[in-house]
Amino acid sequence: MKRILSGIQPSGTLTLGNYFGALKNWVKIQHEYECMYFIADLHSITVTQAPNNLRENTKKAVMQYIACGLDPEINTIFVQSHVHEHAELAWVLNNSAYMGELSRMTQFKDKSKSQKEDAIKVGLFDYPVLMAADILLYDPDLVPVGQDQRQHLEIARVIARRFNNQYGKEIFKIPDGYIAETGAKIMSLQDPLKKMSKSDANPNGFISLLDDRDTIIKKFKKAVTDSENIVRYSDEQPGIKNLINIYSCVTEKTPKEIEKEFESVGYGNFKMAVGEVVADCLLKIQTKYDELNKPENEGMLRNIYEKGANRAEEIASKKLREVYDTVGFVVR
Ligand code: ATP
Ligand code: LTN
Repeated sequence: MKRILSGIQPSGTLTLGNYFGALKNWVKIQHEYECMYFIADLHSITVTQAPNNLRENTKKAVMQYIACGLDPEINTIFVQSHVHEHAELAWVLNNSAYMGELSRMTQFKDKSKSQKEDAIKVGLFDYPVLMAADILLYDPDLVPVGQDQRQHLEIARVIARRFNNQYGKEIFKIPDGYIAETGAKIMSLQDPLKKMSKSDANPNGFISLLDDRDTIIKKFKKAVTDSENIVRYSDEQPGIKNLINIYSCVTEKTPKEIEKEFESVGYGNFKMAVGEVVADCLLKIQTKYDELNKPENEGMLRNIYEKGANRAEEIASKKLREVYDTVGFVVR
């Protein structure tokens, strides 16, 4: 069976962007592949996290994965820091990555641009190497992610090829990305030129999977649009284009059909309609989440990520051993 691997950072509550860009697709393909889905807590500390929030967000992410439809019986769900091989392989791969290529990563440039050189963390700079380690440990066939991760996937492929060439052995499989057509890039509701992000300082920019109906509708009402007042799908109207994309992700209607449906309706009514369908869609997830989030389920959830870590470790430890042997470490 072909293998899939992907992860999401517990840097907040998951958003509509995480759902349409990643989770919804993970759920779709879970029966066709052996799937490994993890919570990328090691990555999340590249931006400062309050320890208690991080702990809570990690456990909440496990519940959100399941509430979105991932079946823990057939998927390996685990926490990245539980499998120490991720950090260890990243160290080795640091020696197959170059400063220049890491400096050119757009996520690094975006996240560091407001900081002084002295305050930029090495972890933030090294983020793509850890991501390459996450992937290469498991020889996945496909890595399903949103559009924003395309560059990180590419560098993982470059690092894998470079390592294989240096040691003259096919240690790592070169992974392919899997970026769905719709939902691959949901934009911020407050700045439609920026991607929707769970760590946005302005909560009106994102819809969290756990926002209640009123909050969702309020956020859509406040969404930034131009003043044309015609529901038209075009690059000149990025705010409305984003709302049409979101409506399309939920209803599976095409932008053309949506333009027709809202032909003679102003932005106000269209925003309400988007809010309503999103709230209905998230209600199903929230009902499942509330069921899972009961004290009596704590043990069951712990079992899920412990079983996940054991399965992940089985694969990861073999690969790391092979890598250590290849680079010339004395293997115990
Ligand atoms: P952060 O705000 O902490 O940087 P994030 O919300 O951008 O986090 P990640 O954890 O970095 O989310 O991403 C997890 C997955 O969700 C990745 O596959 C990523 O491509 C996808 N994703 C994140 N944001 C969006 C978005 N706005 N639209 C589509 N996909 C997204
Ligand atoms: N960087 C990713 C999260 C992530 C990931 C991975 C995704 C960390 N390691 C390995 C796929 C495969 C992000 O979405 N920001």
